[in-house]
Amino acid sequence: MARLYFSLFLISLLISCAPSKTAKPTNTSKVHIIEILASQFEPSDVTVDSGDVVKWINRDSAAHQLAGFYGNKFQSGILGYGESVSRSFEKSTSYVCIIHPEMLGVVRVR
Ligand SMILES: [Cu+2]
Repeated sequence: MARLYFSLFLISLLISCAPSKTAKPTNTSKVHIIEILASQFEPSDVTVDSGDVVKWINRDSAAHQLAGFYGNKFQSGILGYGESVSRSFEKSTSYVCIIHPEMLGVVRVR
């Protein structure tokens, strides 16, 4: 019986905590990971919400450099193995790897 009361106590505690949690100003933007593997963006086509962050991680032995966003308003540095770059998006855009122009990617903003 004590166990039942304890369970009820825990449930009521959870319920009473819920409103304060939603009332807090929380940052709802998500981080979408794109891995660079075998000279490909994985995935090469992502759909995100406005303000979401996209993070590219180079898992490739080759170096890569991203550019072409919004008519080339953004360009990453050269990413060696294990290096990453992040940015947030408000509008859809395509991009490319300058070093390997056949590497194309798209970020679609809902
Ligand atoms: Cu590349």
